[in-house]
Parts: sequence; C-alpha cells; structure tokens
Amino acid sequence: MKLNALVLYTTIALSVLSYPINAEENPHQHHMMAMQMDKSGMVMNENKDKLPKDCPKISEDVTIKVTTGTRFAEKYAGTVFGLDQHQWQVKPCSRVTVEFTNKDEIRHQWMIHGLPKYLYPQGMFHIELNGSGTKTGTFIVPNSHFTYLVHCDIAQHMEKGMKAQLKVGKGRGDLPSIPGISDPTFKDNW
Ligand SMILES: [Cu+2]
Repeated sequence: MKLNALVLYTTIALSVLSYPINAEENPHQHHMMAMQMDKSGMVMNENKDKLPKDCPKISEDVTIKVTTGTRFAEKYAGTVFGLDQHQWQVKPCSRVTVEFTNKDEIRHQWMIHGLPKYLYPQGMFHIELNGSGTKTGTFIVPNSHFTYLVHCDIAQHMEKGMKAQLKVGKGRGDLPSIPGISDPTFKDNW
C-alpha cells in the first residue's frame, strides 16, 4: 500500500470512529434547559412556581434531605456507591425541595425522570455535585399516583447502588433493583 493511501484510509477510519463518540458527549446538555451552575455543581430545570396542568394549587411544601456517599453502600452486596435512603413519598402536587449532600470526593447526581416535558425539558430535574458539598433545588410534581425513577447518571453509578424512587401519592409499584426495596428484574447468575 502506498503511503498516501495509507494516510487516507487512516484518516477515514479515525473520523468514522470519532464521530459517535463526539455525538454522545453530554447527552443531557440541551440549549433549552434552565441551568444554574457554579464551581461546586449545578441545578437543572428548577421549578418553584409553575403548576403542572392537573394541579389546581400546591398541596404542600416538602423538603427531602438526601445524602450520598460510599459509606451507605456497605450494607448492600454488590454496590459501591450509596444513598442514605432509596425511597421517598410525597403528596400529589407537592413542591419538593431536595437538599442533596455529597460525602464523596467524586461527582454525583440526584436525577429524577418522567416529569411533564412541558415544564421540565426531557422530563428531567437534577442536582449535581462535583465533589463533597450540598446543593438545593426545587420542583413540583403532578397530580397522579406514580413512581418516578431517581438515579445518578454518571457511568455505572446507578448499577452500583445509586438507584432510588420517588412515589407520588400511592405510587405505581416499585421499580426493579432498588437497594433494600426490590429485586432486580433479571437475577445475576452467580
Ligand atoms: Cu454518582
């Protein structure tokens, strides 16, 4: 193979390889999102006053204190990362303030999915801490009984223990693989 051809093929191969990597970088970044960010971390899609369509008013103000740290993983086999609690329950139409404390020196998130997309881009609200510290953010839940997934979206953190659920009203069952609450959908083979 001539050198020119080799260089050309290498260039094509590299650009094909690098394309999907770049495209998947920061999948949660979106220009429409409301983001408050500083050196310690961020709060995304905070909502303190816009009511979900099915809520005539805010039913109550609730503060959830959540602590994350590897120390909480000790009591659950197979986990590395932990939360002090893996389930919370609030009334429909609650205004929920999450006070998120990280005891680790690595990045963690408290991220909730499935909220109404007309209020929360991608149906998501989240708080992120780049290392140890505390950050607070607020969102309002809709008026129906539902179980929302809460997790940390950093690679492997959910699989290794950072999975939880927020039940609104009676909820709608338990999600699988919540430490201390539910079995995995598919059991490990070992
Ligand atoms: Cu994490």
